[in-house]
Amino acid sequence: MPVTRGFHRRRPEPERGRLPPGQYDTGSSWPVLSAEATPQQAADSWTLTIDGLVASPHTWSWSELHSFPGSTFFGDIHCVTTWSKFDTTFSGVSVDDLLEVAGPTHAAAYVMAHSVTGYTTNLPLADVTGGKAWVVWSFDGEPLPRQHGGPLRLLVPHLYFWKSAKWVSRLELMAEDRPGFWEQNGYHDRGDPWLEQRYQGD
Ligand SMILES: Nc1nc2c(c(=O)[nH]1)N[C@H]1C(S)=C(S)[C@@H](COP(=O)(O)O)O[C@H]1N2
Ligand SMILES: [Mo]
Repeated sequence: MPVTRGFHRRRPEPERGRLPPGQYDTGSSWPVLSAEATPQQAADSWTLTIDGLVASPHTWSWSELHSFPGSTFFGDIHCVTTWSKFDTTFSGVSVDDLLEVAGPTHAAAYVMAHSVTGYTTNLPLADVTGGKAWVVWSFDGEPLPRQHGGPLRLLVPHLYFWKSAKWVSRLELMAEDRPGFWEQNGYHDRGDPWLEQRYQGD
């Protein structure tokens, strides 16, 4: 065996790629995935409620939501059907700002996001706090298109996109976890794309 001497170039640390395992870059396209018909309720009559295990349950009108300091997410989204979309810009309000008003109780540990359509998805409270989740009404500086959840959708970009409920109208804080729509139909309870948590048992 030859002895290697002298200067060794260190191999670079394996970089965490930008695409989670099993995903592809959908480029400029943005697929629409809806289990239900797109609701047509006008934006100016839209409300968002936070209730359940909170000190003060609250319902915000469309204009009240807009009076919060705005918050923008810039980054990537990942759908369980294997497309990822890079460099998206969504604006709205941070879920942290809404929860600060509602005041989750000590028992609150999970959230059920409800859409006006009846769609639901469950999340640990820790996945929608600490600057990780938004309710958004704009995409790329324009009103969020209806088919993509406009006027208001939840955005939880660090989890698979089914957790980002379109047409969101209610965040219900809960002590115990409870499966939402896709979670009852075999999807993973948490859905971390980097751990490839697509289906129950992953
Ligand atoms: N209300 C509602 N929200 C939803 C869904 C849905 O069917 N209904 N589909 C989820 C899934 S599986 C994905 S991948 C994304 C799709 O969002 P898009 O249609 O804007 O790409 O929305 C999520 N939120
Ligand atoms: Mo999805």
